[in-house]
Amino acid sequence: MIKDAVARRVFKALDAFEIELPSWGFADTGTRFGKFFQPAAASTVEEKFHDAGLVHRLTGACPTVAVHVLWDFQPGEDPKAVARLARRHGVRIGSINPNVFQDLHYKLGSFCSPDPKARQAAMEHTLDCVTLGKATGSKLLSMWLADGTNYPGQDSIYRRKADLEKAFKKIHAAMEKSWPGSTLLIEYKPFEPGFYHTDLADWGMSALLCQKAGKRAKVLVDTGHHLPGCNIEHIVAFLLSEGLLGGFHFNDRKYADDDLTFGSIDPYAAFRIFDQIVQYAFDTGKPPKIAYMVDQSHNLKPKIEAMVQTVDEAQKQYAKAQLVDRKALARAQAKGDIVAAERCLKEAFETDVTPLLRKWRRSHGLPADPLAQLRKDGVIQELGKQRTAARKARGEVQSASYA
Ligand code: PSV
Ligand code: MN
Repeated sequence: MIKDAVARRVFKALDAFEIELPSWGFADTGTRFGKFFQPAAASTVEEKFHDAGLVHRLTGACPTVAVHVLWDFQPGEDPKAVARLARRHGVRIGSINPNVFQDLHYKLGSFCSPDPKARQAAMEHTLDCVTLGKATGSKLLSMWLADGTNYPGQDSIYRRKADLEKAFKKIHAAMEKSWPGSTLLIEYKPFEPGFYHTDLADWGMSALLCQKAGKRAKVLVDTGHHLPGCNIEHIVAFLLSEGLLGGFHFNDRKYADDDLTFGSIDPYAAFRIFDQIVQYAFDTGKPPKIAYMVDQSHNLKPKIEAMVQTVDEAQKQYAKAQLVDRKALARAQAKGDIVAAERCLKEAFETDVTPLLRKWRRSHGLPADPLAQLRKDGVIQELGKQRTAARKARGEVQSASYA
């Protein structure tokens, strides 16, 4: 039985728990081995905003959409018009993701490339993104670099690091000057596309570069970007205690960056991450400012369903983390009672919070089970028909895929 006071705490936490959706998570994607197209996948930025708006209407938790600049903005387009389009679908523009990896001149890297022209192109694009971020009303610039090398000896790690430091300092200075209240998020990833070394391979490298760049730079933890067995909640606790945790990209993986729906493989790991965040707020009396974002683009589950599943799972694990009896935990820890301490976590994790979540949703006029509602409404089938017709009208061929 969950006590009333605890339920109120969970409700308050859920009220404040906002999860940003990635525009790219609604579009057709694939692996390097192939793409499996979905009739209902979004192919225009308007369709992506529509789908994000739908997930927000169903869950009440996703008011913003992360945009990937080259994928979502046309050259010369008025960013304010894109922001208006998002608002028409009930969402706002969230983090701005510069793309310094797909153009051919980034073959050897962006800010770390040995080619000064590539470094300059990356800087120009990122500074344009700073202007765009301000114009759209966003407060986040989220940087992920594909920089790395594939073979020992391919390039100087020292030179690459020095160029990277310079670049982040410059970006930070531009944000400081022209984009009040903005945060620079720096993401890391242990490998891929670099298979020998990645210039920002782990949280420590990101944290160090954040510290060198300036106060508004923070680390972004993508839950899929760790080597197997890595203790992510430990990283989270370290970053929080140093004031360096900026945000998350939620997804799950069994081996490496598989972009699976959050908590699909290891929900207890998701719970333990939230547990550290709630513990930090309990210890300090200050709920940390964290940008929670989804970054998943696996291509077999229907996109909108996968997104609702991830949001539901995040809310579930976040709610469970609020249930931990922090005083009992502190007592057990002080006594060295390992079994009792672990039980505090396990009891919370094993509590069924579904009835509480349903109640919270009903109290906000939301469907008690957003995924069931989505399926009942038959939206995905309808979108599939509409979008197939729209593609045909535009003369686009999606694929000879299933219908
Ligand atoms: C890279 O794997 C990543 O996690 C970065 O966040 C990118 O912005 C995103 O995926 C989409 O490629
Ligand atoms: Mn990511």
